[in-house]
Parts: sequence; structure tokens; C-alpha cells
Amino acid sequence: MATGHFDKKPRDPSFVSWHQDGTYWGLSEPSVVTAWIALTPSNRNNGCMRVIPGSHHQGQLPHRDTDDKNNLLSRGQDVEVKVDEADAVDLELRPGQISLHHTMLIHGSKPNFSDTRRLGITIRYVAAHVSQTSGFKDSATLVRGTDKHRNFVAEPRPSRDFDPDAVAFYEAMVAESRRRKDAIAAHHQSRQERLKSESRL
Ligand SMILES: O=C(O)CCC(=O)C(=O)O
Repeated sequence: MATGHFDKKPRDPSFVSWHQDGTYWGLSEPSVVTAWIALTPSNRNNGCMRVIPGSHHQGQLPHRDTDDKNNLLSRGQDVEVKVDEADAVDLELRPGQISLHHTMLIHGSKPNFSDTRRLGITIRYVAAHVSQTSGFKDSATLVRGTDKHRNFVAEPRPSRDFDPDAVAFYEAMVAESRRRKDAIAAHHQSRQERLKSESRL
């Protein structure tokens, strides 16, 4: 299990392009489900999540990086197949309600056109037998049973709020993840510059 959050302030232009979560996660198989938990109302006006029903049956689809600064995804990844907006279903939720989506489901969300905040947290449940195909070993919390596979670094179970060991573990993982993100961004930028200078030749 891993967590994250998606926050849109009132009148926030931030949006999420149509994408499949599994695209850049580097997992051996797409046995992952996300619980999107609404902490505020999430509706059509403030940019609720939208999904294309049944799209997870298409398997992994190609994506392109857009690097749009208003895109809440790290690379602004956008699925490279035509998405018919008429097929989209709005997942309107009240605070405390959740939606569940498969890692290959095409989904996204529009900007917040309202005066109210839209905030949701995500909990990603990964089957323990799934492994990472990229170099860095991520951490995860075991939520049930025994982990016979040890494919992820086991997160310590906090014994109380702000347990110092759990906080130190979290801070080390965040620092490592920032370091990786910066390395990817630097690699991406030098690739863009190389392509630009090649096109000038
Ligand atoms: O919160 C959103 O608008 C998008 C969420 C999302 O892309 C995800 O949970 O994978």
C-alpha cells in the first residue's frame, strides 16, 4: 500500500490529463487498485475525477509527456489514444466516500471552476507478489497477512502518532524520491535540449 493526495484550491486551474496510473510505475503486473477518498465534496464544478468505464481492458496504452505546469501529474502524462469525452463518467463524491479504480483505467479530472476546495487522498493497494521492474526499491505498508515476497521495503508500523522511527523512515524515503525525481527531470531536460539542437542542424 502507498498513499498520495490530489488538492485543487478554489478556482485552481490544476487538472489531471487522461492517463493510466500504471504507465510509469514499473510494476511486473497491473494488480493494483486505488481507493480515492474524498476529504471535501468532489463534484463536476470543482473538478471531480472522471473515468472511461471498461478502458482498463485495453491493457497498457502509449502515453506522451506534456510537462504542462497545471497538470497535477509529475510528467503531465497524457494517453495517446483518442478519448471520447461522451464516454466519461464523473465520480461525484461526498466527504468520506470513496471510489475504486484499476491501475489501467483511463481517468483524469478538469480544473476547479468553483469557490470550494477539492481534496482527495489516494491509497494504492498492490498485491504482495507484484514486483518492481525499475531499479529503485520502493517502500510499502503491509495491510494484511504475511509478506512472503519482500518485493518492497517494509514500512515500520507506527506505534503512536508521529512515532519518531516512522517519521525518520518517511523523511528518508521522501528525500530519496526527490533525488530520483530531480535526476529524471535533469535527464528529461538534457534530452529535450539535445532534440532541439539536433532539429536546428
Ligand atoms: O484527483 C484527481 O483528479 C486524479 C487522481 C488520479 O489521477 C489518481 O488517483 O490516480
